[in-house]
Amino acid sequence: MTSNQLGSRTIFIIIIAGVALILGGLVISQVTPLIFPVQASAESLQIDNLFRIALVIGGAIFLLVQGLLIYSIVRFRARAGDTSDGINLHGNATLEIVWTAIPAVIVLVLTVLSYQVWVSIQSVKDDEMTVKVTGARFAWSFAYEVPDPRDTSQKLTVNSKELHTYVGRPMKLEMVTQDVIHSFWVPAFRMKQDVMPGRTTTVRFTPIQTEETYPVRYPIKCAELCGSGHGEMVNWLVVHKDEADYMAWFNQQLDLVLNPPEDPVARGRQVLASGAYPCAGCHVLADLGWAGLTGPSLNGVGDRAATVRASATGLSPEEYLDRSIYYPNEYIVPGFGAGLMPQFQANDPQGANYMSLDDHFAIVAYLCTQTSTGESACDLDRLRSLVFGNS
Ligand code: HEC
Ligand SMILES: [Cu+2]
Repeated sequence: MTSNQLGSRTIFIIIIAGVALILGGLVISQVTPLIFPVQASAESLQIDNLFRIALVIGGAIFLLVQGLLIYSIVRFRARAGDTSDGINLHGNATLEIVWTAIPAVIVLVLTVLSYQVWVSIQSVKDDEMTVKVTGARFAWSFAYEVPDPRDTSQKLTVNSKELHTYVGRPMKLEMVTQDVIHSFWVPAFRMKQDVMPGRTTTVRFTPIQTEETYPVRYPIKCAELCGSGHGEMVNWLVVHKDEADYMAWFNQQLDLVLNPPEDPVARGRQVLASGAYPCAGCHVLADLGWAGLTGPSLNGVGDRAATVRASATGLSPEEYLDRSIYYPNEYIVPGFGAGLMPQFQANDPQGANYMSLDDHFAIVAYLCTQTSTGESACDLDRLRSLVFGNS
């Protein structure tokens, strides 16, 4: 066999191996996405396509490396009785240039493709709906700011613990955190964005149709370990089929804000149910379907405020519940960690953990009614003067 014949045979093998690697990469890129969740946003199509390209390349490299490894193990294994050293190999400049240049080109191509997808996703869309997202240990909350129908020069905020939108509506989320870093992750939308203290981050998406029947609910998770209740930090993204269906939901929420119940207890229940505050992520409360485990259960908290807490602190039940929200570290419920319950404050509307006096009064009034009989454990007039002062 002349060296010329060997050369063409080697080239033939390299071509066959190259084709096999590319085919293998293509198979991997087609099979892996079968285990993904549905593609529920326009962006998920772009991101999955990009991911497929990375999978073809990564799959081919995986097969190349593993293939060479297995080939070498078999071909160059030590035969029985062979105790000699391996041959002494020195650097090979051609090889080093090739295996540096090829990855460099691959990385460059992926950079350009990713950048195009990123720019396209983050570009401003016509008719965007903006929703403010707040991450707090351990719940997400959403705020829709709309002109106040009673005075359109004023803004009005509708809070929700679910993010509602509809098929085809471009969305922009402006996201902040009350405490630590969280990561807003909606797998079906291929959307993952961190929220960071002191910064506002944005993401954009447009829901597309995936199902026959609407509304459809997709889970929103936190993808950044943020403390003991991290696993409970799950909310829902609800996609309505069209604008009319979405507006029906929205107008219901708006009506609750425009016409709050007179009764403070009912109002407190409504404020808590709206998800304006992250209490659900840390507390159990059967009446509102809360399942958080970081803090003590609030079932029967009115009874406890009037009995064990009153004797432990010397406070009246209304005083105790009032202070557990403003000064949670003054008295720590036995068995629970200090410094976890956020210290809500009514001084700075822009500051973290702001809770207006009205909300505070209503929430405490509601907590007072968490008793075995349903009767309030508190003196509401005393509570009113505690919260609003004696004037
Ligand atoms: C990050 C978790 C977390 C969040 C969010 C949170 N709490 Fe708490 N809460 C705790 C922990 C932990 C305790 C127990 C430690 C202590 O007493 O400060 C507690 C204690 C309490 C208590 C005293 C309970 C008792 O049995 O005496 C009340 C009342 C309460 N929280 C209400 C609320 C309300 C209302 C909200 C929302 C406005 C809220 N918490 C949000 C973690 C949380
Ligand atoms: Cu989190």
